[in-house]
Amino acid sequence: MTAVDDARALLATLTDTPAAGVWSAPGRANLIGEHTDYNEGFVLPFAIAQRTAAAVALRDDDVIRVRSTFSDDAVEVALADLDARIAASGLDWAGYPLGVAWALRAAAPDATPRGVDIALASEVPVGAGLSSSAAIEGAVASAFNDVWGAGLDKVALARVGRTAENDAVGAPTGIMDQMASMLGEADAATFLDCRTLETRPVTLGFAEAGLAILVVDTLVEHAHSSGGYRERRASCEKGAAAFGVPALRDLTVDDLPRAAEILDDVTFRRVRHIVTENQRVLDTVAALDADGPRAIGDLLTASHASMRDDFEISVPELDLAVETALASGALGARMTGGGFGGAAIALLPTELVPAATDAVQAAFAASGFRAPNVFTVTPSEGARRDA
Ligand code: GAF
Repeated sequence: MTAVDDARALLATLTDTPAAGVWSAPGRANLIGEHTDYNEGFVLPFAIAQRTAAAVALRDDDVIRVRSTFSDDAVEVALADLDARIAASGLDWAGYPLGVAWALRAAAPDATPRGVDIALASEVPVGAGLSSSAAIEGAVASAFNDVWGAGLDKVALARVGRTAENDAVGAPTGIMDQMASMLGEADAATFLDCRTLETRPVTLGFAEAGLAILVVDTLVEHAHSSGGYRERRASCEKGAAAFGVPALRDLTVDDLPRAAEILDDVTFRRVRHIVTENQRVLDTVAALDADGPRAIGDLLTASHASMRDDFEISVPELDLAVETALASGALGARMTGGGFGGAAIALLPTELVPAATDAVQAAFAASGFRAPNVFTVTPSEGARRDA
């Protein structure tokens, strides 16, 4: 059963009305470019094959009712009460779909909001740093866009998803995940300039080169609405303010000696991560274009070292996953996503996947860590209507 089948089956338990349609959107893995999005810099994520699906049936009243395979109860809100319910917060998982409805209504004044039943099912592991939240947002935004006749394009729908995440759920994230989930293409990463929102698909060619991306989901939970993520963002804003620039995107590696003079040590290291990471994204795109995926391993590993030592968002489980993958023959490896838990990715020859998987499991067991989920991911298509 796919997420689309599961969403349809769940909808049938909610209502006898046939589905008006089913929409889905994928999770993502970020190949490189971490915490650069809210600094208006560069990122290079790709959509994965695991998707979240939203099956939708029209109602005769103005109620939005959402139900998901990852919760026991349906949540209902009348359109007339939507603003107040979002402002009151506390909607838990339902904050994502209802936040999208709320944000889309504001972004598309010509749309015709109406009541719907929505059933959500997801194949994207929650809390793994693979953006299960952007997958929900992308599926639901695509559904409302069609059902309400909003006529927004994919970039506008990504913005709607981010607004839901920032202002309804309360997580101060950038726009990388929503853009990756909306715009992904098979066998390509989305090179995104987070200042202009210009994108270009960059061919990855992993399969052709005999390579695979292995994900190690450490099962260490992270939440971007709390603590560390917010603090890192504040440090970046402090660094940009010290230079009198709108965002760290406006600094290059040539500015780092001056940064070392004017910033305190912690802020300097946060800034150094962002500035060097932006450069690594540009270098990765150039390497992929010129020489293919075998040329990017060292950049991935350098990105991890920068996150571990300068940005300080790794955890021992992620470091162990990276070290073990490298020792098992990976060309490069790094944590992916916001950090403080979640997943690491490793780029390695496909024939080494079984041995690397065993080595990671053995290393986690030897360190007394919880057994991770280890699996491969495939660069895949973004949000779409399935039925
Ligand atoms: C999370 C956020 F949602 C993204 O916007 C991005 O900042 C990422 O962490 C770090 O690169 O996934």
